[in-house]
Amino acid sequence: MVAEWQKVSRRINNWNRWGENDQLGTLNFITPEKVAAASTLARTGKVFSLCIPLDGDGPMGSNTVRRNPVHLMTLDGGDAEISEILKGWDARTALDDSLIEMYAPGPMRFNDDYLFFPLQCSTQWDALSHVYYDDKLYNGYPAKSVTSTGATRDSIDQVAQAGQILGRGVLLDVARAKGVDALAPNTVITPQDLDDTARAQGVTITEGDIVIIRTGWWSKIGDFPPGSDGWIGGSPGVSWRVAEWLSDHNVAAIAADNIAVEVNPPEEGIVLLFHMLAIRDMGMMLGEIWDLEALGADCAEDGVYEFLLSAAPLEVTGAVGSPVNPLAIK
Ligand code: UVW
Repeated sequence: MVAEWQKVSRRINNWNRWGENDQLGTLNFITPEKVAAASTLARTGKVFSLCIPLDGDGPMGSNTVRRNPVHLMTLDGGDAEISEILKGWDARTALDDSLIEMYAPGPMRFNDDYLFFPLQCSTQWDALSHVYYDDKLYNGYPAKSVTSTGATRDSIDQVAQAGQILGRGVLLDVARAKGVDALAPNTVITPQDLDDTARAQGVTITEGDIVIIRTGWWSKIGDFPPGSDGWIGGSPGVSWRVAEWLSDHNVAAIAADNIAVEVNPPEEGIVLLFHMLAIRDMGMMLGEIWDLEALGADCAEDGVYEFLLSAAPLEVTGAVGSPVNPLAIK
């Protein structure tokens, strides 16, 4: 199997396809013409937000590297009240004075907050610097170009600066096509499954599309206690063979409603086989932990599985991923 995987990795490799300095990979398939054409898919004005809530009840389990977000208030109504009281005090600190200044003069009051979270813990894009092997990132950049100050190549800010990701989104609702609410735990999605789903839905995948795969697995999150590993461990997802399918269709990016787009546990016992092919060899970004429930229901109702997808990452300098609130507009 490893020999076969290596053969595929060479066949679908896109290094230098868009020049030796390229850092966008398959997003190059989304040309201005593709964006203009995709904008005509917004026909009814129905908008679907595809992100999950960014809060402490997220899907992260016992993994100590990735925690669920921590949200903290830094200013609230209590601070406005206390600033009034502090005005009457003689022995004030610099902090007291700055609080008084913030709330005066005039009736204006305000609240502020912070959010602390791993960029990979919620609805997100994997940048092209996220996964690598044999000491090379996408387009042959050395793995060492990701430094302790951030990624100097293939970082997410490259994508944000280029105005990506906006284009034709196509939902492939594999779960519905198979007649189930959600695929069974650990189900492997094959290229044949994707072809069968597209045929059943009457939709064609074209160059530059952002393919979004619904396994139904997000709808199962409530079945697992918060902080447990069941949702992540049971994730249905694509086989590494799907990388070839994406390459054959000149797809721009792929996203799914599971933890890693690809199936868990790893096929053949080798971790993230699909990630290595897609991100490092093809230069394809992966969208993970997307909520496709409302969109899937609507597509099933009106039979329209294509839409304008707006899913720009944040311009986080040197980051290897980014949170995103993808919007599907029909
Ligand atoms: C890894 O777990 C390495 O990647 P991802 O966040 O893409 O699943």
